[in-house]
Amino acid sequence: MKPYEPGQIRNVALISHGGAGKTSLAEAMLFDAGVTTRMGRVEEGNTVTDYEEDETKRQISVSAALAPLEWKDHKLNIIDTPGFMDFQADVRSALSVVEGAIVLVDAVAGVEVGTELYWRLAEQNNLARIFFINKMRRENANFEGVVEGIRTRFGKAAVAVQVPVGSELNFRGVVDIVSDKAYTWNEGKEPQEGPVPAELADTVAEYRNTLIEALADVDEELGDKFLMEEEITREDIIRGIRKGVRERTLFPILLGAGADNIGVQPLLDLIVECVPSPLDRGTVTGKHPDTGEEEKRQTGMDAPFSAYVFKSTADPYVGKLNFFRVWSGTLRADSSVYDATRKHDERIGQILIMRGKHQEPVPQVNAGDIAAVAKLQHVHTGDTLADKSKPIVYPQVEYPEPVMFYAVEPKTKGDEDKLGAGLARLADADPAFRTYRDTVTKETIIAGMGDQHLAVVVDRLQRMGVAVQTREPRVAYQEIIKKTVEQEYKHKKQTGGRGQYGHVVLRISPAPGEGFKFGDEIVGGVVPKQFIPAVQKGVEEALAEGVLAGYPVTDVEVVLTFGSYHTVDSSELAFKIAASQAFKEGVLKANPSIQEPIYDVEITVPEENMGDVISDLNGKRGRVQGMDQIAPGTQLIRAQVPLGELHRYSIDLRSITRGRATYTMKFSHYEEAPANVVQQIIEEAKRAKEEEKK
Ligand SMILES: Nc1nc2c(ncn2[C@@H]2O[C@H](COP(=O)(O)OP(=O)(O)O)[C@@H](O)[C@H]2O)c(=O)[nH]1
Ligand SMILES: [Mg+2]
Repeated sequence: MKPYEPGQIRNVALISHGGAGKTSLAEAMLFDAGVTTRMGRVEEGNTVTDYEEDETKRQISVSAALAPLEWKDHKLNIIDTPGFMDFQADVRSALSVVEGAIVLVDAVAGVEVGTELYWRLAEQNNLARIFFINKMRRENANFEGVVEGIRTRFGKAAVAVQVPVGSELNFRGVVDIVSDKAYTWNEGKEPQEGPVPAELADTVAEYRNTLIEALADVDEELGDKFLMEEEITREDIIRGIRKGVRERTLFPILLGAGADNIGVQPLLDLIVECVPSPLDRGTVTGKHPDTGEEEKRQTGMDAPFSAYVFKSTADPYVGKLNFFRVWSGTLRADSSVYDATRKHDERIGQILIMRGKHQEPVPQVNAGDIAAVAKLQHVHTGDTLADKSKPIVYPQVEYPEPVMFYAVEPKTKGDEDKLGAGLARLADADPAFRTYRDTVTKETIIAGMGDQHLAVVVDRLQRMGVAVQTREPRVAYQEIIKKTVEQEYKHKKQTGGRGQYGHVVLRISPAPGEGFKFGDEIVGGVVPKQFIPAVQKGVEEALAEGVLAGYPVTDVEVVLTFGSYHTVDSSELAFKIAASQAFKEGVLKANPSIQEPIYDVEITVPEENMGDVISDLNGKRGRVQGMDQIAPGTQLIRAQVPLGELHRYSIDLRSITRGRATYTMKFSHYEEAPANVVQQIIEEAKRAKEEEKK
């Protein structure tokens, strides 16, 4: 493919709820543009953009994939994104590097939660948006109803510019309201142009009025004409649509059937005509990496080079690839760039135009375009690459916090290092995936956006040669006390030679929110100064080990108030043991309990599922704190829920709402667990300890 200049490029992401047909539509677009000679099918695992093993096996998109094509002297960088919420990080990345989004809506299912989520993200990114009602050639496809649904949810600026020819299994084309012509697909991929079928004349007239009404708000001149009831020409309408899409005051609704390749060319035409080019952005804003001051770049080719790395892959066969969007200037193969985020130079070898997994080396990539480079060791997703003499750093895409956690260990003993290396590589490539060692529970944790996300992680590890076992992670409970006690302990041993002698009295009291505090009130050197650190050490060790159930004791103050020593037999070790024992015995008398982590959970849910979601939360000891309507028919529930109850929440919520809800969770605070739960935790700990002994 020849290099394109920014004015000739259109970058658009396909977004929708999972299963609305994005991958199939991308397939049709590539076919119509002559890139491929036959259309692949998701079911057959032979599509261009679902090429990863994780995708062909599951028959869903897991990662964003590029499908560049040439259409009427323009280069269209189509990005196929995953619809399932578990993989939304890649959607967020994709939306940060495009000017427009095609919002697919299933002609049978209508607007779904995913439609709303990704619409909001596209809106936050200020993108031009075009609706495409897909799967029109299906039983129960309901154009009118879906248009209604779209306009109710997203406002009157969403307006149809086509109406269907034929319905359900007889669906065969579209009437273009603007040109007043029908396009039908019969033999071959090219549509046949013809007059509007007589029986559709009224429908077309009606939708045309609605379109003009919407345009009256977009364009003042057109609005005036509308009011004065002057004739509105085809040119007026075309100009109005173009202006409205660019200014995000109009969201045209198109329709078709991607998998049947009906209605795809008009969509490509509209993308070229209406979606802003990279040049139309004018400038992009970042910061100087050293001074932190605001920096702007013109989005043309004359400006210094700058690019944002929005995605990286860690394919075991291909190696590492960094995908980037050029914001300004140009980049040539075999040159060097500056990673302005991490402040080091990088050598660029080949520049690759990616289409699915297919790589095409190109000599140069220009402002506005999207490409990839291989084998950059120290470049990561979110970095800005720039001209070293004119460095700039762009703001990083924000990703949601993980909502699902597993503890992992290798199935084969001795694979721990391999596991560590594999996890690090995956975390590097996937911004929504986190992994860490929990210092309290001593487990390796993998965290992600849901069970499907983590299942993909486990599969990828397996392909890297590390089979792992996952289980529910232990919750990091904390032990606390609720009253003050004074506890004495004398450690005394006389076995032949030199003995051991340490004697302490500790005052142990609750100290909410203080973590751990230690002090001494020793007068007259009854415990000599040099042994006091050993006393503190003894307490700290006992505290970390826990007393009730093996969880660290926290929010406690310990003061050494009294004690005694022996000139020969006292030692640091003896005082440490005495302190540790005194602490353990003291805690047991100090009304001990256990506190659990409480999380703030926010759930976006269709109104009709609210009752079920709330009663499920109650069953999980959750406290609902409020509800807000955030869109017609959609509520946001805010609740506080103990972490111990949230392990399977992504699975439970999916089954309660049939996948129509999303949620986020964030640590809030620790809180004492109810007595029955404390009892359970203690018994659980006992059982685990006995298991260990066996
Ligand atoms: N009838 C019909 N089925 C479609 C159409 N587009 C996609 N599908 C099917 O819907 C399912 C999901 O399609 P896919 O392209 O993977 O959707 P995505 O999740 O949005 O990428 C697959 O089984 C497709 O074969 C269409 O236009 N008509
Ligand atoms: Mg897909």
